[in-house]
Amino acid sequence: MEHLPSAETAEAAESHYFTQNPPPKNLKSNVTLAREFIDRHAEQGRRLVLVTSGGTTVPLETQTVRYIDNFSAGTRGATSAEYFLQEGYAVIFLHRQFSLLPYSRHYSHNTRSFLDFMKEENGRVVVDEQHQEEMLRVLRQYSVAKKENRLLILSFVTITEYLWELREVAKLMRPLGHKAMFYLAAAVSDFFVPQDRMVEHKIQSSEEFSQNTNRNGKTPAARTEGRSLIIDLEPVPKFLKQLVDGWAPEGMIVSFKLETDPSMLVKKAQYSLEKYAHHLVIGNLLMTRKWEVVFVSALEGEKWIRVPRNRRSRSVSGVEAWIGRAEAGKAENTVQPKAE
Ligand code: PAZ
Repeated sequence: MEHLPSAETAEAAESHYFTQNPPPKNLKSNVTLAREFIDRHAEQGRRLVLVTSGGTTVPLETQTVRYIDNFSAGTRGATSAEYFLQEGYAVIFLHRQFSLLPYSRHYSHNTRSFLDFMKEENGRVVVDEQHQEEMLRVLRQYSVAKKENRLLILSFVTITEYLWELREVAKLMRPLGHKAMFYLAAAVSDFFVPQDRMVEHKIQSSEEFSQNTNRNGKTPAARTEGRSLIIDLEPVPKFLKQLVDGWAPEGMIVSFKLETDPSMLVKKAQYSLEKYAHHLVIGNLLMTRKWEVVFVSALEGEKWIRVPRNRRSRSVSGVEAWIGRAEAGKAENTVQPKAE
């Protein structure tokens, strides 16, 4: 693995990363949208949260056919965004393209089609009886958020797009101080292929057709050797450090930690909290993430929140309760999660 000489400090790593990996084409227009949104809600004194959601990809080729993905349907982020909107926040929802969205998530990516919620009545399409109540509730919430212009939806696909957007939006949110919150539920790649080590074209399955150097004359990070596919990734700089120390030092920062080994979860969450010194790490295990999470914070140590398994809840109300206590500077012993 190629080590970056200038990556000894977080700033150097940041500058190296953003110099070597160019911004997405729509960054400028997204920044304009985000600036207008932030300014408008700041003027109204509203609290603002950036919710990140879904998994980032790592492209292996410039003209991307193959990529490495990170697990996340976007359920946590989309559901949490709804609860933040319900609590009066303005929400910037930075999500993986085509992952779940607030409100529409109730009717998309389902085993059932959204058409299964409909019926024909006198030549018109209407929602069938059994879904009326639920859909009306969702529609009302959606309409309020839309009318008050409190939801801005931005998207990413790759790790580089995600990091550029996160950095630019975070810097715009910086003047909001403690009224800005970062709720980082996206599953973010730890390793990637830098732009200058990427091949232009689709990786060939046989070495005979394989490109041994890319247009910079470098050995591609992903290539075929004999009958094997070799993928030699480099570490993504730890941007949480930059967010906490540089981009938004006064913001409330909540990060997530996903693990599969139960014995690692709390340790890793504590490690992350100590390393980055932000406000809260919410740990979850792949198999149980829908009904239990652990909050790890300097304020309260380790606290589990559980909901019954048959209630599909990913409520943010536990976070709301926690933030309430953090702001009041007092610790209680229980958190009552609100089921979805
Ligand atoms: O999007 P989803 O509901 O399927 O999954 C949510 C999650 C597990 C990706 C999220 O809760 C999380 O832990 N995000 C951080 C992942 C990480 O450790 O990088």
